[in-house]
Amino acid sequence: MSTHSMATDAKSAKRASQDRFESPDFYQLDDLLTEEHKLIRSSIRDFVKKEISPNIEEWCQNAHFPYEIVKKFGEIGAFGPTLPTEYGCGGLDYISYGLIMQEIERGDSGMRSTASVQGSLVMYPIYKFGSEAQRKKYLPKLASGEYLGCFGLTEPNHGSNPSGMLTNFKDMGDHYLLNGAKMWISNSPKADIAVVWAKNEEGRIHGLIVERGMEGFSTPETHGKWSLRASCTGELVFDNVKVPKENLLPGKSGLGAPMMCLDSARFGIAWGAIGAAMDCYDSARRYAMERIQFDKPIASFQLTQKKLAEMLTEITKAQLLNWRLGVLMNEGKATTPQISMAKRNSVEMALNIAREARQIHGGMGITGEYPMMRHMMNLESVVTYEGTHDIHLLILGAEITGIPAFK
Ligand code: TGC
Ligand code: FAD
Repeated sequence: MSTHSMATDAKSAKRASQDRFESPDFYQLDDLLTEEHKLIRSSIRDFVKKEISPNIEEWCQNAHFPYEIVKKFGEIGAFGPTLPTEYGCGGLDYISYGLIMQEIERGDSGMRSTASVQGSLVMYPIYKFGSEAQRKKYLPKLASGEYLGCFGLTEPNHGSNPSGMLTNFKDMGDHYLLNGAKMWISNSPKADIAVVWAKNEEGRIHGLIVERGMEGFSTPETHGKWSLRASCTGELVFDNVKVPKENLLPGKSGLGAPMMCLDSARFGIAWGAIGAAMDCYDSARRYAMERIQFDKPIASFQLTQKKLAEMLTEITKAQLLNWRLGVLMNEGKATTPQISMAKRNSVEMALNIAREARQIHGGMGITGEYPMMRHMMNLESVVTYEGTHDIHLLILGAEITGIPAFK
C-alpha cells in the first residue's frame, strides 16, 4: 500500500469514526412511522456512514463525482423507490422516499441530487408518460444503477420560465431532428440517457429520451462550482441530433409533464434539506457540549442554548410539515403549492441552521472537519434549483390570491 493511500485511509477512518450522527425526534415522530419506514431509514443511514461520510470531504475538496456511487445507490434501492417492483423498483410509499432522501442528504446534498434526479426526474417521467416498451427498456437499468440519467429542462436563457424554451424538434418522417441546448443539468457529463423537454413544430412541449452516443449530442461539464462539488453538472447540446420516433414519451405533452416530475423531486428535496439541517444541528450540539471557553462548555451560555433551541424547533416543525405532506402524497392529494411550501420552508430552515451551527463551531466551523460549510454551500444550489425560493413564494401567492404574479 502506498504512503498516500495509507494516509487517505487513516483520514477516512478518522472521519468515519467522527460520524456519530444521532437524529433529533423531539415530538416522537417515530411513532408515526411504520417498522418498514424505520428499517429503511436505518439501512440508508448505515450506508451513508459507511460509504459517504468517510469520503465526502475529499470528494468535495477535489470536485470529484464518485461515479461508483451510482451502482451502490442502485443496490440499496435509492433510485425510483416509489415506482413498481415489476420494473426493478422499490414499490414503496412517499414517506419511505422522503426518508431515503433525508438520510442521503444528511450525508451530502450533491449525493441526494444524484439519487433524486435519477428517481424523480428520469425514471418517473419514463414510468408515467413512457410506453411499455420504454419502461421495460430503461427502468430496470436505471433502478440498478447500470444507467445514469439526467433531466434537461433549464436553458441558458430560460430558467424560472421554462415555457419559453427554444430547444425544438422537427418531424423528419422516420425520425425527429433535435436542436438546442440545456444548461445546469445535474448528472449530465456522466449520464447514459437524458430526458429532454423540447418543443415540436407547433410549439408544444414533449419529452424525448436522448441516448449518449447519438450523433450531434454532447454533454460539456460545468466547472468551478462552489456548491454541490461532489455532484457533476453540465450542459446538454443538441446539434441536429436524430432521435428515433420511439424515443418520444407518448403519455403527456405540455409544460404540465415536466412540472409533474418536479412535484415529485421537490417533495424529495423538502425531506432531504431536513437531513442537512439535522447534520448541522447534531454537530453543533455535540461541539457546544465539548468546547470549553471561560472554564465552561459553550453549551452553558444562554446565547448558545437559544441557537440550539431554535434549531430544534425549526427542524421539528419541518419534520411535521413533511410527514403530513408525505401522507397527502400517499393519498394522491398533495397539491403543487403544498409541495412548494415544504420545499421552500425546509431549504430556508436548513440554510439558517447551517449558518447558526457554523457560528457555534467558531473558527473550527469553517474547516472540513465539520460539515456546516459544505452543507451551507450545497444549500445555496438547493434554494435555487427545482424552482427558486422566490418562485415557490409566488406559487403560494398565486394559490392564496388566485393572481399569478410571475409575468
Ligand atoms: P403555468 O401557466 O403556471 O402552467 C403551464 C401549464 O403547466 C401546467 N402545470 C402543471 N401541471 C401539472 N402539475 C404541475 N405541478 C403543474 N404546474 C403547471 C399548468 O396547468 C398549465 O397547463 P395548461 O394545460 O393550462 O397549459 O406556467 P408558467 O409558464 O406561468 O410558469 C409557472 C412557474 C413559474 C411556476 C413554473 O414554470 C416553475 O415552476 N418555474 C420554475 C422552474 C423550475 O422549477 N425548474 C426546475 C428545473 S429541474 C431542476 O432544477 C433539477 S435540479 C435537481 C437536482 O440536482 O436535485
Ligand atoms: P433565473 O430564472 O434567471 O432567476 C434569477 C433570479 O430572478 C432568481 O432569484 C429568481 O427567483 C428571480 N426571478 C425570476 N423570475 C422571477 C419572477 N417572475 N418574479 C420574481 N423573481 C424572479 N435544471 C434542469 O433542468 N435540470 C437539472 O438537473 C438541473 N440541475 C441543477 C443543478 C445546479 C447545481 C443548479 C445551480 C441548477 C440546476 N438546474 C437544473 C437549473 C435550475 O432549475 C435553475 O437554476 C433554476 O430554475 C433558476 O433558473 P436560473 O438559474 O436561470 O435563474
